[in-house]
Amino acid sequence: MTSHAKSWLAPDSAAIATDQQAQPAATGRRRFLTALGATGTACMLPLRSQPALAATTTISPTRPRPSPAQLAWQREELALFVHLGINTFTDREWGDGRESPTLFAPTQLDTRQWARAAKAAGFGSMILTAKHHDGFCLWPSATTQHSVASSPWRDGQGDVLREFVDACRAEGLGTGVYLSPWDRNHPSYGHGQAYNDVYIAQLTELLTRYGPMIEVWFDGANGEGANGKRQHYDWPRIHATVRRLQPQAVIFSDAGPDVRWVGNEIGSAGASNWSLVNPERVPAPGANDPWTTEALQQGDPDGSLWRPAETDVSIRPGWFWHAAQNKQVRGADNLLGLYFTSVGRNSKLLLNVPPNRDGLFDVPDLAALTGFHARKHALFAHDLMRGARVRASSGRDVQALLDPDPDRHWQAEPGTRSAWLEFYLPAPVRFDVVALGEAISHGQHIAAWRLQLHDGRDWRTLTWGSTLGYLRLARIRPHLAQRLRLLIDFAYDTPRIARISLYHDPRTAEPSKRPDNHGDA
Ligand code: FUL
Repeated sequence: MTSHAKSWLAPDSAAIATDQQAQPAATGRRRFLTALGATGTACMLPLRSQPALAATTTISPTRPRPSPAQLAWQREELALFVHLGINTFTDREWGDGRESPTLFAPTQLDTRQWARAAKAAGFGSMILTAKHHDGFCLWPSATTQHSVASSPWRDGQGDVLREFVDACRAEGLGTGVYLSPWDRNHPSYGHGQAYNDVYIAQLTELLTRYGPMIEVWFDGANGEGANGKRQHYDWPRIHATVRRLQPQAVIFSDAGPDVRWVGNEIGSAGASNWSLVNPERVPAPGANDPWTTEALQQGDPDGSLWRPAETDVSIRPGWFWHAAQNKQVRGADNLLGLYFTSVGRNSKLLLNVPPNRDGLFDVPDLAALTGFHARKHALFAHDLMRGARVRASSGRDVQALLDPDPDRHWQAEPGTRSAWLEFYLPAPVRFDVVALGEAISHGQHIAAWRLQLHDGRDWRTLTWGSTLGYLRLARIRPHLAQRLRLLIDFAYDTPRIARISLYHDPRTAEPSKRPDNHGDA
């Protein structure tokens, strides 16, 4: 490194101290302050009042980390949800369980078409509604007559799940199943152990006949109402069955245990989103009070378990296909926005694409998927940070930051709770999207960060936020920059950064309206 390079790299404490744009993290602030032993007023003081960089403290050895299955689940980023069932033929969202199985007739059903579309659009797996709330089973189950076996489709010899897994395997996609606990058809529903036995039998069929599953999806919805049937689900037994039969699968529900619901169906993870949770805040699926919703949205920086959030949302207003919604399919830009507010907020996107009555993904849905993939590819094709020289406040492997391998990362001095990284690009670049990510195989620790550019005289904050996690995407006004720095103002344990990338959106129509926009797509 030349002496000239050294001069730009020198820690610029004066510039840090005079930065008037320094702002505290938006959310998770209460914990941020507690951790600093500071008051709200103190946090609003200029940065010179805050602890010196590279302060160290005792490391908690107990902060949770993802299991290999949870890590693989998150790195996949995109999964496709497929809602197909009796509702497809009745134009309803929730069937009442009294529908005739003879209605189920997807005459052109082609699961390869779904799988090819998913694969081409960059999705890594698909999850099928093997049974929705109406109780109709898409596979021939010994537990009920209310299934494809009683339908005219393939003369009652068909098995949608079999065709689904075969198609996924042919395209190299992972497979998952949704099995609704709420069942409006089965006579045993509401009769405690009797229904739990049926449910376990159904789960066993799904998990023993169709090869490896990567995810099992337990929906928390129940519309029985105050005077409806009451069923006490045996969650410990249900989870133990999945663990025994498919130990590699992640189990999804509001309450995990492996993956939690994000708390809404609009495609938006919390702007602060920890993959850690306090399990006592969401002990079972089904609650929708504000306390639970907040816990699902944000997680908990002090949580004792790793339970990342999955963002499920439909490409259409409904979860099932309705002809009347053919003009309301999300467009490519809208899907890209969902990518920002889910994957770009440390979550995973589970995008629902419902087949039509022929059993095919419909024309507008296919066009949206193709457009989304092209849009995403064009945006993220060129990382403008490539070639930058990097220097850090402490730690090792600083250049690993720019390596796309997610297992290569920079780590600050062990025990450090704050840090800075400075980047000097070979030439000025214009960018309007920033991607940042922690090395989450070592846990999620960062609680407050700012990205700044040096404008030739001073440091200016471009964007800032609280959590990073696997990935944080932020859109900002287009900026020209050659010298940048990332300030990590507080981390619960040693900061580790696996990714920092800059992009220019070739389709940026207008600059974001707020200079302090910190990540809303
Ligand atoms: C909800 C269900 O009620 C919807 O029908 C849909 O399956 C969605 C994914 O979960 O809770």
